[in-house]
Amino acid sequence: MKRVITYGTYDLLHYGHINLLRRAKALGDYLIVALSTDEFNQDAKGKKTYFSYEIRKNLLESIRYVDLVIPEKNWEQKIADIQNYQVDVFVMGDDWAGKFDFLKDYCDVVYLERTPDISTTKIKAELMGQ
Ligand code: C2G
Repeated sequence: MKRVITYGTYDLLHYGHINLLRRAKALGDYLIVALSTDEFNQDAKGKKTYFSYEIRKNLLESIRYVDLVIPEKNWEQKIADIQNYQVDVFVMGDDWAGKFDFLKDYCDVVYLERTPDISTTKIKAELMGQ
């Protein structure tokens, strides 16, 4: 059983996120998503999410590629997560390329190409412009 993990806020879920999750799952047999909590988003990422953690968790759990959703509470938990969940592959979109190479001591690290022309920021900006 090859276990994959990825991290994110996944607020205003869109097809760029789904593209990432589909390709992440294709790298193994079991995909864990560490979902940023509301507190982590506000305190550490400066993000105010539209949907609460519980709603974002329910949405992710409804996606066929996702096997488990766990909370991402801080920047420092990744090594422990990889060890505790016996992760083989860590995956992120390539906007994070290089930022998590230190995890190569613990598992494979893969950066997947971001889906162009879609982001929560873009969605919000276009809705504001209406
Ligand atoms: N993503 C993508 N294409 C897009 C938008 C997002 O591939 N058009 C990917 C991102 O690269 C990321 C994932 O979807 O791998 C989730 O995106 P965000 O929710 O924006 O994640 P982020 O806020 O970058 O959180 O500890 C890591 C952080 O929690 C990552």
